[in-house]
Amino acid sequence: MDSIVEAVREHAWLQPERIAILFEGRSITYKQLYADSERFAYALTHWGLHAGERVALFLDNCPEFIVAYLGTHLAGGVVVLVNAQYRQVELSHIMNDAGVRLCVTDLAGRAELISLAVPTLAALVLVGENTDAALFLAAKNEAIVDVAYVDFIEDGSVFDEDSPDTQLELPRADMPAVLGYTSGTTGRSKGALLFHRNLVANIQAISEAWQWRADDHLLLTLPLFHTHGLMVGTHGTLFNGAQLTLYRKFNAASVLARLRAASDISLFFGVPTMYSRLLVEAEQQGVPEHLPRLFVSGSAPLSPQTFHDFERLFGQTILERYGMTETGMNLSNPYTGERRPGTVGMPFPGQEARVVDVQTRQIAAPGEIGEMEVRGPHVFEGYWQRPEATAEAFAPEGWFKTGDLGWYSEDGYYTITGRARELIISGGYNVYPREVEDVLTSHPAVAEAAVIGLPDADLGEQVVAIIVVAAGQTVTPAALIAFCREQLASYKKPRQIFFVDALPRNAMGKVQKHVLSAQLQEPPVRGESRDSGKGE
Ligand code: MLC
Ligand code: AMP
Repeated sequence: MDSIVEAVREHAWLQPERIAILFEGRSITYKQLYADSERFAYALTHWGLHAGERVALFLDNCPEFIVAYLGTHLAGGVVVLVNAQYRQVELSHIMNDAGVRLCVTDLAGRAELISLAVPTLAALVLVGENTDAALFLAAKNEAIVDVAYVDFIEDGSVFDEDSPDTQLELPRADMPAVLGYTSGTTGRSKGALLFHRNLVANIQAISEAWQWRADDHLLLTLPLFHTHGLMVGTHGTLFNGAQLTLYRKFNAASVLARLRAASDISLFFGVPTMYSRLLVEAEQQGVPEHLPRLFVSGSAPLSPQTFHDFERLFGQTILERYGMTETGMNLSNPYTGERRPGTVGMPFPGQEARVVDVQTRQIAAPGEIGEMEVRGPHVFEGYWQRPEATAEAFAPEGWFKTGDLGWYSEDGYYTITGRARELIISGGYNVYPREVEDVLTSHPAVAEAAVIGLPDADLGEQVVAIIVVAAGQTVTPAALIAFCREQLASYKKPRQIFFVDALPRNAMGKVQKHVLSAQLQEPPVRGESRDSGKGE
C-alpha cells in the first residue's frame, strides 16, 4: 500500500457499502468516498493542476475536506493544511510560502482570502452550504475577486465532467503528499513536507500498536487540519477500512450524549483539554454505560491528575502518545501493558527514539534530561524550500531533533519535560511567542512586547503578553487583544496583558522570559495587575 487513497480504493472494491464517514446525518460509503475523490481528482486535472502543485485546504471539519484531501492526492497534488482559524498574517505567509495554486474553502474562508495578495493562487473551490446534492461549488477566476460560482457536480462547466480521457494514477510512495506548517521560531512557520511513504509508515505502526481493526468506529472531534485529527484519526480509519463519526467541533456534552446513545463507538482521541472538560461534564451528567475500548490523548502533556481522575470516574486508563507535524506519531504508551501517567511510552514499532545532551549531543543515560531525537520511515523529508532549516533539524544518520526535552527510564518509558524551543501549547494548539510579539509591536502604542505561556487549568497553558507602552501613548488591554484577534487566529490572542516600564534583560540584551514568568506566577504580583490586565 503506497498511499491512504490507495487504501480507500481497495476498501471501495472490497466493501463498497461499508460506511466510511458519518457526519451530521449524512453517511458516506467507501464506494461513494472513492468515487467522489476520483471525481474531484478528475476535475483538478482537467482544470490544469499538475503533479506536485499545492492545493490548500482552508476548511472546518466536513466530509468534503476528506474528499478534497484524497482527490488532491489522486491528482498528484500536494495538500497544504491551513488552520481554519487563521487570519491575514498567517494566511498570507502560508499561501505565498507554499505557492498555493488552488484553495478549497467555504464562504467565510473566501472572505478572508479575497484581500490577500497571492500571485500563484488561481482558483478557489467553495464547499457549498447545502451539500446534500452537490459536493462542491467551484469558483475559477484569474484574480480571485470576480468569482463565478459553478456547481461542479451538477453543471460541470468549470470543473468539467469526468473527463474520461484523463487517466488518474495512484500516487507513488515517494511522491510529496502534505505540507503542514509548524515551528515558527522566527515568527514565520515552516512547511513540513511529508511524502506518502511517511504517512503510510506511520499509520501502519499506529494501527499495529493500537490494534486498529476494520470493525472500529472512531468518534473524531479534533480538527482535520492538524496531524492529530488527520494523520492519526482519519488516516487510521481509512487505512483500516473502519468507520469515522466526524463532528464539526468538540463539545463535552455532545460527546457524552453520543456515547450514551449507542454502544458502537470504539475509539476516542483528544487533546488534554478535551479530557478535563469531559471529566467536568461527566461529574454532572454521569458516565455513559458503554465506553470506547480506547481513549487516546496527545498534542500536549496530559497531567497525571487528569489521568487518575479519568481512571477513577470512567474506569479506563487514557493512552498517552507523543507526536508532531514533522513526524506524525513517535512514542506511545502500550495498548496492552502498563500505561504510565506522565509518560509518553516507547517508540512505535519500526521507529527509534533517543535522548541526547543538549550541549555535547552525546547520548544520555536513563534518567538524564536532554533533547529527544527520533528516527524512522515516518520522519518527514524536510522543510519546504528551506534547506538550511532542514539541515539544522537533523543530526547525523537521520536522527530528527524534535526540540522537545525529556528522559527515559531504565525500563524504556519516555517522559517529556519541556521544550528546547519557545513554544506555548494552549488547548493543543501551538502558539509561537514571536508571531504574537510581532503583531503587538506593530501597534503604534506598543514599544516592546514579550509573550509567554502561563499555566492554565483548562488549556494547559495560556498566552500572556507583557507590554512596554510607547512614550506619550495610551492603550487598553482590550484594544491590544482585539488588535491581535484581527490579524491572527483567535486562540493566539493574549488572554491577559500586563504593562511594565521595562522588560528584564540579560547582559546580552535578551529578554529574560523566565524572570517574567516567575514574577507573574508569584502570588503578590498576581492580584491587582492580573485582574486589571484582562481584556475580556
Ligand atoms: C479555542 N480558543 C482557544 C483555543 N481553542 N483559545 C486558546 N487555546 C485554544 N486551544 C478560543 C477561540 O479562539 C475563541 O475565542 C474561544 O476560545 C471559543 O472558541 P471555540 O472554538 O468554541 O473553542 P473550544 O471549542 O472551547 O475549543 C477548545 C478545543 C480546541 C480544545 C476543543 O482548541 C481544539 O479542538 N483543540 C485541538 C487542537 C488540535 O487538534 N491540536 C493537534 C495539533 S497536532 P474568541 O475570543 O474568538 O471567542 C499536534 C501533533 C500531535 O500537536 O502530537 O498531535
Ligand atoms: P506540532 O508542531 O503542532 O506538531 O506540535 C508538536 C508538539 O506538541 C511536540 O513537539 C510537543 O512539544 C507537543 N506534544 C505532542 N504530544 C505531546 C505529549 N503527549 N506530551 C507533551 N507534549 C506533546
